[in-house]
Amino acid sequence: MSSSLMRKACGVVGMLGGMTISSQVCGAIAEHAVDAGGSGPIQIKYGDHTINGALASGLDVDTYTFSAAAGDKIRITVSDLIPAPGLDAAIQLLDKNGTLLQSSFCASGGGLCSTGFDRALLSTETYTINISDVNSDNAGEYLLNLDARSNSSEVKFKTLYDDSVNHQGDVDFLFFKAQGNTKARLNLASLSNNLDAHLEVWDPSGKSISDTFCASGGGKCITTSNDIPLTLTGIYIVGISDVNADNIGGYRLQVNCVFGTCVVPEPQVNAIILVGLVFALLAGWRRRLR
Ligand SMILES: [Ca+2]
Ligand SMILES: [Ca+2]
Ligand SMILES: [Ca+2]
Repeated sequence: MSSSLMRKACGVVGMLGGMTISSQVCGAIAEHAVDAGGSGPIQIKYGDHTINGALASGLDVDTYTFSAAAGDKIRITVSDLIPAPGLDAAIQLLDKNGTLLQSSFCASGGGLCSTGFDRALLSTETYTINISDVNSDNAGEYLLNLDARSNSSEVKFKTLYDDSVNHQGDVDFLFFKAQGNTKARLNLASLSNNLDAHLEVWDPSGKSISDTFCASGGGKCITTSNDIPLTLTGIYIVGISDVNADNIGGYRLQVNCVFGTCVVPEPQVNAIILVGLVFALLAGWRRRLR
């Protein structure tokens, strides 16, 4: 069984003290729940997270596979769902030959813990993820999230963008287009209590250029990228998640241009095609009228 969530509502405009405030609830961030209750290996894809994921005993190992293309930049996160004693979750990433590419683990210490990592994949093939417990001595429920940095949902400059960290381990990858030799300041607010807003930015070459967060302390909090130089022209990816992947809730983002002209001019091609079509139609009508 699986359910899916695909949001495409876009462009909400409100009024505040006579001033028009535009807010985007926008985009095509795909988030799918995959039932991990069956026997493995379970096939997953980017944007998937598990439900009913659990190690039945400390001896258990759960196996997942996914297809990737060369150049994909993935993020794998595993979060404990049940504390005391809770899993000390361990992740392995294997390539098509079974070679271990990367691994990570966390120590629950009787509470909740989460672990994960980012990885740039070099070849187009099927990869394997194994989830187990450190020392094979704890059982418990977990949530696995797999995603890739993608430009699925655009954030415009000076426009509020609202969305949410929908489940533990969720990361929303958004993007904005910018011209080089400028500077931007991104501000991110948690709209729900407990969400420790985590804000990351990568430049068009894939290099991390900002990584900041705030600690909610049980309430709401705001983090800022401060003023970051945008040296390259192109697509900048923004990642939004929760610190420690243990809280969920709504967030609000605004991307501001604070130096230079950040906005990339829209290509004029569409306008030229449109003008051409209008002339062709007019010529057709004239011929018919004669
Ligand atoms: Ca353990
Ligand atoms: Ca989300
Ligand atoms: Ca948190």
